[in-house]
Amino acid sequence: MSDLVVYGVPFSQPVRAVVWALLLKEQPFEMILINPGHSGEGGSRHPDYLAKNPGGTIPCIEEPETGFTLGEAHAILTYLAQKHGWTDLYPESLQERGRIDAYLHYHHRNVRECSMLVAAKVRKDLNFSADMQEQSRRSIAGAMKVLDQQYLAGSDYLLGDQPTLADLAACAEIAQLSPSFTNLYDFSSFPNLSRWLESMAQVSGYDTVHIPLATLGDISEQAPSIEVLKAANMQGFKALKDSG
Ligand SMILES: N[C@@H](CCC(=O)N[C@@H](CS)C(=O)NCC(=O)O)C(=O)O
Repeated sequence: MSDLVVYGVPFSQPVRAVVWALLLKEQPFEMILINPGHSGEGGSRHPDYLAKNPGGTIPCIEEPETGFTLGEAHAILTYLAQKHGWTDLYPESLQERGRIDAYLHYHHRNVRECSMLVAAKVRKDLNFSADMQEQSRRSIAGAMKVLDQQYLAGSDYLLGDQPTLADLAACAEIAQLSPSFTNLYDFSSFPNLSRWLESMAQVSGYDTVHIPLATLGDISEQAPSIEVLKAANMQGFKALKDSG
């Protein structure tokens, strides 16, 4: 078994952010598939998994040698960065770290809403109401404006001239909506954000972590079946195994 286990599925946005950082930093890991929201064996709400991550969400990491486990994507990212000295992604300066942390906190009720548009398409069974979807669209529009007109107005990346953990977390949410993938959002009125999305697509690991989305393709007109979604996830899983 690897020194580091990542629990989750490749299609999950916060899992994508963690796995991307690991690929970028060439840090070996093994992924164990966990079905989000399910309480049966292998599900994120099963007691065995809750013992590792009380919140019952993916991702969670485990270091088998010590049995240490940790949930929450952003806590995982900052933990791994500090543990392995990824000072390009998470600089030592307390002020720079503080700004990255601030973005990672900001992300949750704002940029994270991008996933709602995908969920509403791929999880018809959850019956997201029109009101909920409208509320999410408003939050996303507000967050995209903040990124475009504040964060990215004077710099190539969210917090300077190179990508940090903040960019990986943000891009793992935002890129999924772009025309190259699900095509669920029009970014044309956000020039800085559009330029940033193009730069992020050049960051090592981007193609691998987006394999499930590339497999899924444009879902703006037609929602994919659960079988198509499962196949996309398995393509991503296979790619991660092959890259390890
Ligand atoms: N705040 C968590 C959110 C993680 C999250 O929402 N994961 C989803 C999958 S993308 C999940 O596990 N959902 C299952 C559930 O909530 O039961 C993080 O950033 O790690």
